[in-house]
Amino acid sequence: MKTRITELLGVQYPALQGGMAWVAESTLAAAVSNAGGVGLIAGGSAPAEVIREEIRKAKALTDKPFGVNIMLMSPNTEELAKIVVEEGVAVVTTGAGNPGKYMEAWKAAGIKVIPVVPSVNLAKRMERAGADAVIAEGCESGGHIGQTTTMCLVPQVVDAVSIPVIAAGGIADGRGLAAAMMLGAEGVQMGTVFLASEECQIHENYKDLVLKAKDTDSAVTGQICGGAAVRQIKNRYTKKVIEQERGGATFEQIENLTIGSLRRAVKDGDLENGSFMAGQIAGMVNELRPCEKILRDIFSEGEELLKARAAALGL
Ligand code: TUI
Repeated sequence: MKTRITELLGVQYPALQGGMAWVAESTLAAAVSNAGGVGLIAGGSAPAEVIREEIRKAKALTDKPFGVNIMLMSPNTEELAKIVVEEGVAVVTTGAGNPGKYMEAWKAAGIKVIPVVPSVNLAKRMERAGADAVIAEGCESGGHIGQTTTMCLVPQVVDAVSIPVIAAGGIADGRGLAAAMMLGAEGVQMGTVFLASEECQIHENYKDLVLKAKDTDSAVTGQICGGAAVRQIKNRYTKKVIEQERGGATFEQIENLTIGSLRRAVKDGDLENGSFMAGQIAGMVNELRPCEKILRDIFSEGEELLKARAAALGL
């Protein structure tokens, strides 16, 4: 499968791994890149110098292009913005904000810049600011989400910009890949399916939750108190946060509950107090595989579907 994304990034598959905070470190990123996709190291979850070390570890593990995801709400953004230039990272994806002010420096360094956008408006602004592509991320995704579904967001973003669009949110098999391509996307970004990969370094409890999740097992917090909307697997933690939000808790009270909750999930496997971020597609992710098999399965199924579907429908 060849698209402007395989061309732009020089990769076999037009597939990016989501820049999952606390989760995405050098082992996972290098595994995805070695498998023919684009692995990402999450920038937001550690001091900037630790991320520099992760970048160097990934360089030792792969000679393929990989990237860094910069979560723009994180306090080390300024520092990380410089580190990706100094380390000559191939790709930067951004989330949770507008990366406009860093764009010039990144482009001058030859970095391919691909912001995540939850809306047509931000997609247009990112194109004007010089982005190489955008990731249109629907609210089926895990973690911090916007309001629009992948099915509705992707074609509207495709119509609004000329740069290539990567679809994200709810994609974990060949059917999702084929659907994204039919919506006009030229690539996919996937997170949840890589949580259930052999190379992913999260606590076993986290992997088990993803593997066992059903279609309706995620909940969105942060929709009432003006904080960030976050999708994660339902547990005692989400019940408590949502109860407090509905009961009129202040922003500070909610923050006290949520602070450190992702770390508790990823590192401690704390089933009671952790925020196990995952997308709605977790219900369909039932198998632990190496990254190489994940991408091979998705692309062989997707390519077959794209070739055979019209005939199967009698067209
Ligand atoms: O960023 C993500 N997903 C994330 S970040 C994260 S860490 C976190 N933990 C707790 C609370 C909040 C974050 C976990 N998952 N996805 C990309 C994404 N970007 N989703 C939504 C957005 C977004 C939202 C608003 C991007 C831009 C934006 O507006 C910018 C503007 O200035 O208009």
